[in-house]
Formats: sequence, C-alpha cells, structure tokens
Amino acid sequence: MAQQPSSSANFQLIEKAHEDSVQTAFDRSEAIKPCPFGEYGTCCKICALGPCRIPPKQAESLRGICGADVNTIAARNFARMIAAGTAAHSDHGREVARTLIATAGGEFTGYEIPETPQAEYKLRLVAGVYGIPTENKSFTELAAEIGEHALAEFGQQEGELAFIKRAPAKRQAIWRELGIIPRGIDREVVELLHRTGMGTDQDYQNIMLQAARCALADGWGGSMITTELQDILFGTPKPVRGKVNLGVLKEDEINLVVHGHEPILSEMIVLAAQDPSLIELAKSKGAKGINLAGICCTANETLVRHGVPVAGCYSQQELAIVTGAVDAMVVDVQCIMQGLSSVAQCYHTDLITTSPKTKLPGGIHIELDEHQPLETAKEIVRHTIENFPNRGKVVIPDEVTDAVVGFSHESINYMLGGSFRASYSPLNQNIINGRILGVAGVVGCDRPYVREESVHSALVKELIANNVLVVQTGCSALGCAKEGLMTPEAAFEFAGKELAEVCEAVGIPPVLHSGACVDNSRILIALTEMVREGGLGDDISELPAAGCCPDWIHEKALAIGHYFVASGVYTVFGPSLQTTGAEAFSDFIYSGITETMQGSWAYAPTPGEMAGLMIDHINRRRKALGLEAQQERVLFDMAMRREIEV
Ligand code: NFS
Ligand code: SF4
Repeated sequence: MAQQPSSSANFQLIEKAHEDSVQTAFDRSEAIKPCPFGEYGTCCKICALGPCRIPPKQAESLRGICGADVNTIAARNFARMIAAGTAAHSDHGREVARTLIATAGGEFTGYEIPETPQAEYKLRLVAGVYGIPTENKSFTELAAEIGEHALAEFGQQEGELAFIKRAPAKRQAIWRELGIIPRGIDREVVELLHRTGMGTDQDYQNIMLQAARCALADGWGGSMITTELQDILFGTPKPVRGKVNLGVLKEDEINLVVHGHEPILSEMIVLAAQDPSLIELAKSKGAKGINLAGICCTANETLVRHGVPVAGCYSQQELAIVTGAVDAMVVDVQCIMQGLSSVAQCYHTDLITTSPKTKLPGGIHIELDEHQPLETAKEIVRHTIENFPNRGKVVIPDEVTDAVVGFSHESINYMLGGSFRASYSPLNQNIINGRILGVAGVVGCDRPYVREESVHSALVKELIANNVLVVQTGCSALGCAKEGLMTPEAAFEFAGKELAEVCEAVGIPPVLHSGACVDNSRILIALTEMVREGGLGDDISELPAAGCCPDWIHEKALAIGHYFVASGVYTVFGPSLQTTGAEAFSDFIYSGITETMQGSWAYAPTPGEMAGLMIDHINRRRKALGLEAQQERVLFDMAMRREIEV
C-alpha cells in the first residue's frame, strides 16, 4: 500500500490555519528570506564600531573597522554559537544535578531514587567514574554524592571533567596534547565568549581550539551529566513502543501537550495524568480520559522512557494548536516558538510556562514548585481539564506511525549480546564481516518548509539501503519515526539485505532512536564501546562511522557538531553552515582541522550528497582497517522510493 507522506498532516493543518486566518512558521518562512550576510558568516556586531559586513566580493580587500578579516569574523560567530549551544545543554544538566541532590536529601518530594537493578548499575557506573567509593552506601547516599560531584563540575576551575576518562585512551591523549581537555563547564563557555569578543583572539584556528574545549564540555560534560543523572532519576531507556505524529491527539479526550526539553516537570505530569481523581474530573467534563502527548525533546524524553505518544517535532508545534484539540500546551525551556502565543490566541489552547527562564506573551505562568513538583503537575492537569469545555472546531489529521524506540547504549548492548553476555561484539563482528558497512549518527532539527519528504528520512533511507546502521536523536529521530523507519519491519522494506538480516536476528529496527539531543552523549559512549570491543582500531576516528546533521536550527546543533568533530568523527552538515563568506576558515573546518582532531566538518546541500560523503568516508575507514570494500553504492532516488512504497 502506498504510504502517505507523513507531511500530509502538515498540509492539512496549514490549510486549516489559512482558513482560520492564522499565521504559522510555514507562512513566515516564505515571507522571511535569510539575510545573505548571515549565511556568509561575515557580519560582525560584537562591538559598536560596527556592525561591519563584508561581502564575498570584497573578502580580500575589506576588513572590519578594528581590522578583523572575514575568517576571524566567521570563526567568532561560529564559536559564539557553540558557546550558546553548550550553555543550553549544560544549564539543563545543572538543573538535573540540583534535582538529584535535593531528591536524595529529601528536600524535593515526588521524585525518588529508584531501588532498581538498572538504577544500581547506573549509580555504580557513574560513582566509578567520579571515584566515589560505593561500599556500604545506600542508593540515596550514592545519588547525593554523584549529584554533588556533577554540580561541582560546572564551576570547577582547574583539572579535567571526570567523564573525559570514559573516552578511548588514544582520544584523551590527542586532547591532552592539544591542551583542550575541559576544566570546568562554565569556565569553557565563559572563556570562549571572552576570546571571541572584540580585540581578543584573532587566529581562527586558535578560536576553534577553545571552541573544541567548550564543545567537549558539552558532549563529555553537560550533556553527558544530563543523560546519566536523568537515567538515575527517571530510568535508563529500553525498547518501548510509541506512536508519532499529530494524529496522536484525541478528539474525545483532554489533550495536554508537553513541550520543551527538561523532563523534570514532564515526568511528574506523566504521573499526574494517571491520577484517578483527575481522570474522574476529566470525565465529569465530558472527556473520555486524559491524553498526554509531547513535542520536541521533552517528547523524546517521555517517549523513550514511558512510550508517551509524540504529537510532533519542532516545526509542528503551532500546528498541534491549529487542530483545536490541544487544551493546554505546557512548556519549559528551548525551541519554543514565540509564534505559539499568537496561534494560541486564535484557539482555546492555554499556553502554560513553568520555568522562570521562559515566559511568553499571553502565556499563563504556573511555575514548577521544585519542592512539590507533583502538586504543580496536578495543578497543570486540572487547569487543562477545566479548559476542555471551551473547545471550538476540531480537526485532527488521521496520521500516526508506530515506532520502537529507547535504544540507550545499555539497551543496544543488551539487545546485541543478551543479558548474560551483553556486549558490542556482535556489532563489531558484523561490521568486520561486512554485513553492516558501518554506523551513522543522524541528528538535528526540522525546518518549517513544506516538502514531500524530509531531508532526514531521505538521508537515512539511503544509509540503511547501503547497510549502514543508523542511530538517531532529537527532531531528526522524530522525523524518521514518522516515516515508519523505526519498526523492525522497516528493515525489510528499506534496509540492504545484509543489514536486514542482522536486524532480524537481533530484533531491532535499522534506525535506532536513542533519545533527546542531550542524549547524543549516548552515541559518544556507544562509539567508545565499539573501540573498546576491539577489531576496529584504537580511536573513534578509526571506526567505520560518520555523523550527520542534515538540517539544523538551534545553536545547540553546532555545539554537538563540534564535539563530534573534536571526538574524531567525520560530521556532515546541511543545509548551510553560515561560513560561506570566509574561505580560509571554511577550508580549515572542512579539512585542515583533521590534522589535529582526526575528525572534520563537511557540508553537502542534498541528502543524497550527504549520504555519499558519509558512505565514502566509511569505506575509507574500512579500507584503512583492512576490511573488504563494499559493493557498489545503492543510490536511493525518488523513483526507487516510490517503487518501494507502491
Ligand atoms: Ni535539538 Fe531538541 Fe528539535 Fe533541534 Fe530543538 S527540540 S535539543 S534543537 S529543534 S532537534
Ligand atoms: Fe567591526 Fe571589529 Fe567591531 Fe566586529 S569587532 S563590529 S569587525 S569593529
């Protein structure tokens, strides 16, 4: 049967929005054309002598008033985005560390340190990395000490972040040699902002070294702390079934949508939505029950831990409200469009902000009371129920896709090797014998452009057709889940024969969803485990692996890109890296940087070209390892896709 493009839900709601005279990001992206100087990366506004803008034609002759050339300007802009991205991920991690400490100390009620074997495993593992003795300590004591160690790493001034020790020895040696091991998370962000201000660092290569130190403080610091501590508090994801796309909203139930990034409140909302007295209240208003759904990375967090359905990714946040079925959308931090305010005003939806860091015009602020978060969650659910009778016309697209998600590094390990001999050996063996060509991490955001097929799924389909196993996070993962790539059956439909056989034997989809964007730290650990398992070289840079962010929006994506590059990964980005006006700087990040990092950025405009670069890189690595070359590349074009879909 022909599969409908998952974007038809979007088409339907964009039309409804137009009928309702509502403007969304899909309209605004037509109205606003990107500023060319932003794309060149050569507009500098870091001091009041400027803004200084240097057009490509004058790149050689023209400089900023202070004398800065295009390469310094582009490097500063690029590095400042990396600092901002690191700050966002890491500030999230700081909240999780505070929550862990306060929960263990009994100061915050509602959360608990679970007494499960999974929690014990994670507590011992993290305690080991921090050098915390575990003998005769309760789970709570261990959690408190881990939280204190983690929190201290934000303000640490000297030394090395502890999780750096988890990287392959060869990688650590490279970082030490370059002097880029992060000392403290906040310190690296601050130093990068300092160095890229007016009149400090003017050597783009040196700027990118500090950018690497800062990005590593994200990947192997803030993000990894977030992932590990959330796993302790809320559980390590394991494979779970979920449903994705706007059709998860229900006409006859209360729809509460959680949106943002920190699962600290949404974990409590998951509990509150199951409260019998609140379900009764919902019924008394004429609803059949309470339907919780997610948007963006909060969705990813609740999906991979609880199978909570996902209403959509970044570009669909306004469209969820356009359905007329969302009784409240509750947001915390990051990736929340200001456009939500004006869209919500046209429907009955209450927009509820919960963090002192994020307030929206027209939003209702119900601040998370950390001391009794469950009470805040119940208040929000109650508020949502009370709004149900105010609904007007409802149009919910009939589009939902099934997905199997929750592939943390631990669950991949377990799926591959079984409970008694959990290991990456089957993965490495299948790469060595050529059934799996290599591994790709595909991450990133989705843009509000009307397209028949997303760049994420176009890219991923081509990778798996060429027997590359794909691991995903973020909105990129949600995009591919919507396209039906995350079911075990997808292996037969889309993957190459050899990869499909491996997926069938192990019982996994060819595309593994491992969580939110902070969970890219899980991919770093998975790559490290592949090195440790043996047979594929001594460093991440030697693995037949590549990374890709086929579309990006937030500065967080550049922080992720640069920590992958600094960890030795060949990392392809599209659709634009905002450096095109600075030739020497671009050449440096695309190739010169390989000399020191053994990883680099790459750019390609289309999914097919991105896949090509990644597959060529994987084949080069296979050759260097003495593994046999792959058969001819399968070009997965539109015609072939249609044939499969018929
Ligand atoms: Ni990542 Fe997640 Fe989505 Fe992009 Fe935003 S939600 S942290 S930044 S848009 S993937
Ligand atoms: Fe212009 Fe230099 Fe100031 Fe930038 S730092 S705005 S290039 S004078």
